Amino acid sequence: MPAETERTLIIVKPDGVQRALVGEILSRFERRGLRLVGLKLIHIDRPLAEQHYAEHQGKPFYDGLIEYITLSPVVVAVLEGPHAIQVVRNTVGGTRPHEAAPGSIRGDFGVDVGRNLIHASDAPETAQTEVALYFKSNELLSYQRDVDRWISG
Ligand code: IDP
Ligand code: MG
Repeated sequence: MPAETERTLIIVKPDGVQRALVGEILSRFERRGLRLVGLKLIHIDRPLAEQHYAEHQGKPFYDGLIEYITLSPVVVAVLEGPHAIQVVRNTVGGTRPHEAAPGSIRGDFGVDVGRNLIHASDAPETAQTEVALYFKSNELLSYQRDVDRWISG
């Protein structure tokens, strides 16, 4: 029986867009087997940044984090597939790029936690909240691809 399908949110952060890594990053998730169900380019404003990173308020890096995520446009996407939340977190790699595994996005393209290229939801509850923060339900498309039966069985 196919594994349970999940949806999760990713954000290609301002450094990912500025360094022209959007295609490379999205491509890694496509090649992994995940399906894009939502995608857009936006500029995150301060209120949205504060909502997104509410759990980090009061931490020493908070002000810098809010500045970073609002510096320039980002690409937000919702990815769907079996175990999507964990699959995406593993593909993204550890928070600190200098410690992230080679082969992961952060481990291949980053060196500094202050510019770690990408956000990904970390659990089912946060995935649900974060998807709803960036996408209206009619912006998320449900569909099947012919290849899906070769990705999950
Ligand atoms: P995650 O993005 O891997 O889930 P979190 O611990 O949730 O990592 O932190 C959220 C974001 O805050 C990180 O992706 C990174 O951009 C930033 N951040 C976390 N720790 C530090 C730090 O020590 N210095 C600067 N920025 C940090
Ligand atoms: Mg996090």
